[in-house]
Amino acid sequence: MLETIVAPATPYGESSIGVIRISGLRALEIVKTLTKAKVFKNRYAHYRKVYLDNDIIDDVIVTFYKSPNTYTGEDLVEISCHGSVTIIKTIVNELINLGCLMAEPGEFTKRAFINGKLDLLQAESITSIIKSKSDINLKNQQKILSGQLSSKLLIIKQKLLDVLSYFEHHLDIDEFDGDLEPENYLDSLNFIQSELKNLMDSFSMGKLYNDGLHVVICGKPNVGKSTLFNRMLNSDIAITSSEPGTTRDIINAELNINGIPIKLFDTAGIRNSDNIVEKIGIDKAKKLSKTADLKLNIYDKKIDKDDDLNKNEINIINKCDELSEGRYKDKLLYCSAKNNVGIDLIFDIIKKKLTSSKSTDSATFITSSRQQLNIKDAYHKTGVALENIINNNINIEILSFELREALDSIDLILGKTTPDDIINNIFNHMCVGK
Ligand SMILES: Nc1nc2c(ncn2[C@@H]2O[C@H](COP(=O)(O)OP(=O)(O)OP(=O)(O)O)[C@@H](O)[C@H]2O)c(=O)[nH]1
Ligand SMILES: [Mg+2]
Repeated sequence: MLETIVAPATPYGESSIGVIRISGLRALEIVKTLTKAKVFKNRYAHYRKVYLDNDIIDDVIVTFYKSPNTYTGEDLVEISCHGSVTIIKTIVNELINLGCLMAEPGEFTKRAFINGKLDLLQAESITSIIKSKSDINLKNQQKILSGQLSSKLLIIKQKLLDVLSYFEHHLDIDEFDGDLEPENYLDSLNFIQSELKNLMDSFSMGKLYNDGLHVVICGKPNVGKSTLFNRMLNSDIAITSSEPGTTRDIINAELNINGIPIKLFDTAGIRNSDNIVEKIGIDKAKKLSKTADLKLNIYDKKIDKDDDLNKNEINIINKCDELSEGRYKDKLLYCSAKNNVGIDLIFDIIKKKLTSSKSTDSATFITSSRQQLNIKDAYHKTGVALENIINNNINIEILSFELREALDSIDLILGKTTPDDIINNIFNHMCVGK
């Protein structure tokens, strides 16, 4: 039997209300002792007092949720107390004295998973919802939580099972007992492949909306990087000056472009320098620009380097206010960070780079590498089976083996056969009280 657990569900800090959660078989009995009250109706809010020895600690609202229709699937109690760190700590300590165990991070959701309230995909979406930095990601994760992605995978799984059971049946029977007609299953396998491919392709967008993008501003000293950084953020976070070598440390701030969370970085101007501190800054800038999702190369009035651009780079010519008309060249991107000219264009180009050709309307995205890895695996295994059938290279044992492995990968995504360490890792990344 699992212990009864307790944890604050709201962060420690001053707030009007703090919520403490208790889950497990003894939850109600322990809360009755804590409040010296006998009656708690299922799903009713009760005004009660919390006692430590015989002293009143706080006036609280207690809501009791009777198993099994609760978040965890167990008896669950939520105590809303005043949002003081001392009150929350005192109540939690007293609940521990009365027999509760302090919950591990994500343990409430883990119990929901164990009790079949959620599959692993849905549990993962809860973490993403809490951490969500964009509306689009929030909507996507809500779709996953409501089971849309799980249903898609269950349909794929059912088709796979149909195909697999056909071949496994033939493995069991005498080979003269019936004709093997694998081509009857081509449609199913094609369907499975195309659904898995769609999901695989959705990963880059899903990751974009879930994790956000790192956009790094780089270039030589004094070209106006920090001025542009401030302008894009509508702030004065970074120091700017006419002295080259002003920025040393990497500075970052978050913004949101078309629902995509962006972390924007300002860096030290790249040049040969003998100054130790500046050199460290330049090294950091070079390192960061290598891992950036998007690099904005800033130039002062003209491009002095005509290298081919990588897909994740944009050249921007700043200080266009100091250029005469005749010196503008087609196809180059001009701006004046100081005078707020051309900044919208920069945002437009970033948007295009980020969302090129991918639809974002109705699809459900997969967002974790774990999901992507297993879907890739299932896609690969069903692909081998399909190819073998098309090439008339029929070995029932091999076909069954590939399909069974594909099935295992789908089960891993949903958490049916996922090893404990992976499951624990997922829940450990949640907050305490979730
Ligand atoms: N005329 C003009 N001056 C600008 C523009 N943008 C920035 N500046 C000026 O250029 C100088 C350098 O600006 P910064 O933003 O500090 O340049 P930086 O690239 O961050 O420089 P480092 O941090 O030293 O690498 C400052 O005097 C800015 O006011 C612009 O669009 N037009
Ligand atoms: Mg700077």
